Amino acid sequence: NSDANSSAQKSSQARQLDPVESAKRAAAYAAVDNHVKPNHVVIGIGSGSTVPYVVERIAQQGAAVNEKRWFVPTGFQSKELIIDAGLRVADVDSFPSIDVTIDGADEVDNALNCIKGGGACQLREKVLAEAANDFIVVADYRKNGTQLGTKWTQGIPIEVAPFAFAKVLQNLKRMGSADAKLRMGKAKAGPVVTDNGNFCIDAPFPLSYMKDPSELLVKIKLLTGVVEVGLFCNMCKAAYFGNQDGTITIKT
Ligand code: ABF
Repeated sequence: NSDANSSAQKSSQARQLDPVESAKRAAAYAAVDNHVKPNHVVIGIGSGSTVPYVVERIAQQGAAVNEKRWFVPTGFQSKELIIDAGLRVADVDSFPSIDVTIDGADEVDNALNCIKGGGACQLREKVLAEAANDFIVVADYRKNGTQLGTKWTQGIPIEVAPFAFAKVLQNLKRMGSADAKLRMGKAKAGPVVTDNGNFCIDAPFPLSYMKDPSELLVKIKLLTGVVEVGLFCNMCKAAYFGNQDGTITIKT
């Protein structure tokens, strides 16, 4: 575990970070310093490109505290991160209560509602956010919004059962998301398949629909075939944003 420690320190210091990466790292480090306490035993680790800095900072807390902990990932990527840092992986079956979960977001509004699921992990991310005493978001300045849908314009990520995707798409269009689309893989050879074997739809709604994200969340969630919606409402305790000038903005 001292190996994990020193490799985390090396990876943080050896690389020249561009301003966006520095912002991500600053947010992640501050969130860990403020919310991952020595007595925390079960920690949820989210997905995306900011979370590696979360794991890096936790590894820097040292082997003495980390060898008593369990780390629950939101998907394949975060599981690999945990393993690579020499930390112990667990799952939410064993730990349905988590001390703190730290995760990224695609956009956060002033009421701490979030759009998540740009990486198609929103189902597991929401389970881990809900299981946590404290759900903390870390991001760079580009994700810090006032109203959802202004910065993240690709639409609300919606995980759907593959069998039902065409019907859900039709219903989303009827609800007002004219450009709702099935998310395709990079090579466009087929749809993105989530860690749960489902598909993902991206549904952009007019801004007027996004004014009350909780109401929209309920409407989408009620469509038959929808597994989970990438709107996280009334879940987040604090959001940390790294800024371009090296400062951090904390919303609570
Ligand atoms: C996950 O990773 C997702 O919910 C969100 O789509 C994304 C944020 O990634 P990044 O940290 O790369 O901005 O948290």
